[in-house]
Amino acid sequence: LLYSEDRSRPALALSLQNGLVNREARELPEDNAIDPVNPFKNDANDVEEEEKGNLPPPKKEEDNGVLLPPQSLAGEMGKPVVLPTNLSAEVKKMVDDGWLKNAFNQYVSDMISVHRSLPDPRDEWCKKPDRYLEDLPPTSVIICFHNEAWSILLRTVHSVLDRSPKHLLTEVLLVDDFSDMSHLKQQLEDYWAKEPKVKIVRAKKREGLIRARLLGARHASGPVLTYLDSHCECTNGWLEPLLDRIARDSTTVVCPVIDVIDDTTLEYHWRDSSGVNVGGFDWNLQFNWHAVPEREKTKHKNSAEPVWSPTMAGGLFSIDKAFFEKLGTYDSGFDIWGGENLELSFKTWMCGGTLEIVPCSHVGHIFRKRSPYKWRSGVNVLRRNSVRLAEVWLDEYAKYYYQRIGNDKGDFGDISGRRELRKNLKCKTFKWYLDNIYPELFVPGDAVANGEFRNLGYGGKTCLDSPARKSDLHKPAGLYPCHRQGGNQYWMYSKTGEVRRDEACLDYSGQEVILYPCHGSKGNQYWDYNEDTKLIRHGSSDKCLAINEPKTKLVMEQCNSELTRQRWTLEHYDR
Ligand code: LR7
Ligand code: MN
Repeated sequence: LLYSEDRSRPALALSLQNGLVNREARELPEDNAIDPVNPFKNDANDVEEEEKGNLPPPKKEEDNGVLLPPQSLAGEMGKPVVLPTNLSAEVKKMVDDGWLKNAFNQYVSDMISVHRSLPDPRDEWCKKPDRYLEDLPPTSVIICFHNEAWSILLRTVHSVLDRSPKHLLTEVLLVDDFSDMSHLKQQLEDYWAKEPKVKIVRAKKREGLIRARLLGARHASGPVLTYLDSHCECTNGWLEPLLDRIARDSTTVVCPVIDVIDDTTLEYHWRDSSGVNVGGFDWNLQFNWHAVPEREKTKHKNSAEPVWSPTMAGGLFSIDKAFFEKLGTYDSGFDIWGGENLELSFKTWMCGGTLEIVPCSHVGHIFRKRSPYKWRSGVNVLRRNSVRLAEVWLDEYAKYYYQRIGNDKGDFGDISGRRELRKNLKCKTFKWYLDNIYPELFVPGDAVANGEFRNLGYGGKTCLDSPARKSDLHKPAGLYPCHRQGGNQYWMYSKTGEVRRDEACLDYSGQEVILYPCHGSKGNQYWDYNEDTKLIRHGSSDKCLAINEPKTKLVMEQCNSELTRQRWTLEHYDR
């Protein structure tokens, strides 16, 4: 039994890496046999594989009271790995530590081969022999990390090396953003010492992911830059469809479809190209996903064709190096995390490029529920980045973002250089971008009322209140004492009769009044406010929005303007 000197990693991690690192990626049949409920089960299939000499010897030793799994099969074909519930206290602690340090299940990742096989999510359309140009430009793949887990980082890199045509991969640049975890020091250098394509670049201080990416770009020698987060897995054929778009037009910036690697089981989830999403954003300047809009769908014969996207998620994309430089790369005043995805998106569109999602290219990413690493203390990094973004690129629309942050811009530093850049590039206006590239975005200035919806019943102190988080779609809207703080009581009443919170609309289909993604086709989302009667009449049911008798709940009733509990005032109402 091999035991790591570094006790922070489970023993099996090291044995796994040692045992499997030089093994070629192995494709297993679709019905391969890891039992998702009990990956520890060493069944007949394993023995068979083992006899063929395809597997390292199974590890059956007792390790702290738990049987080590037949590691080489765990998670193959992107299958989930589920830990048994009866873990010994010591192993359970290792599992918990893994979660604490990384905000995903590091222990499970450590059980899985760094060369594991994945499903092939590509549409048949993508595999047509002459689909891509013969002469594609090679790329430098840049992977920035700050305190990334060992097995996850290695699997990211191996998935690039294993699944990229050699002549298209100039190098893999690992940019260490001043990590302090010991496995990312000499151990990482040693691990890659014999792999000429992998180079390690170290930041001298903590830079944040934006400046770390710029550091990577400065060291890159390929004509195309491809960025990946440090917890990704590339699938077969991921690279060619991206490079093909850039070969055809060097001002095209391309993103793969980002599949989900489950944070708990490391299962690889993917959807076919009919389920592709494009990127958008809201007035908090937060990125979000949308179905491909109709206007875009009608441009294509096949759903696997590249689609235009108003924004990118940020972490996974390829860009022509010269075009990236022409666009002024990123704003190096952006710190740690956030905002750079929208900056590059807006810039690409406004300054002569095109941003696409390429459904033939699939890369998995572990989506985490919290950020596991330290940010900066004493400064709201994300707000500062977003204010810089708004100041330079949003023109007269910046005010909608500022409303969301209580008009408190804080100290956002010097942006004169970035404004200069925009001027020199002769970029189009933000209005042009919204009208032509993102017409679906609701602009608060188009609302006929915005602010609180105050009910006049029971003393007039109660307001329409949304479920606490804006991600709480499908949840009932509620009531709360009016607080005049905006936030969950900030509603917008659109010209077309929607009661909105950005992308979420008040929706009634006979049961509770909920928030639901706005669909723009009236029906259950149509509300008619009458300024004289002060009733809010619902389109498809013809009932009115009210507070119920015990004053606890939002209800729908037969309309009756005599009842003050059905009457509302809408802030800043102006039709
Ligand atoms: O200080 C830091 N230094 C770093 O090098 C902080 C982070 N990093 C590294 C980090 O190790 C990781 O590899 O930067 C990468 C991104 O950080 P994450 O994984 O914490 O970010 P995320 O996946 O939560 O966030 C998304 O938005 C970010 C906004 O700045 C970046 O653009 C991320 O790359 C981006 N991730 C994706 O686009 C993957 C899909 C997520 C979605 C939607
Ligand atoms: Mn990430």
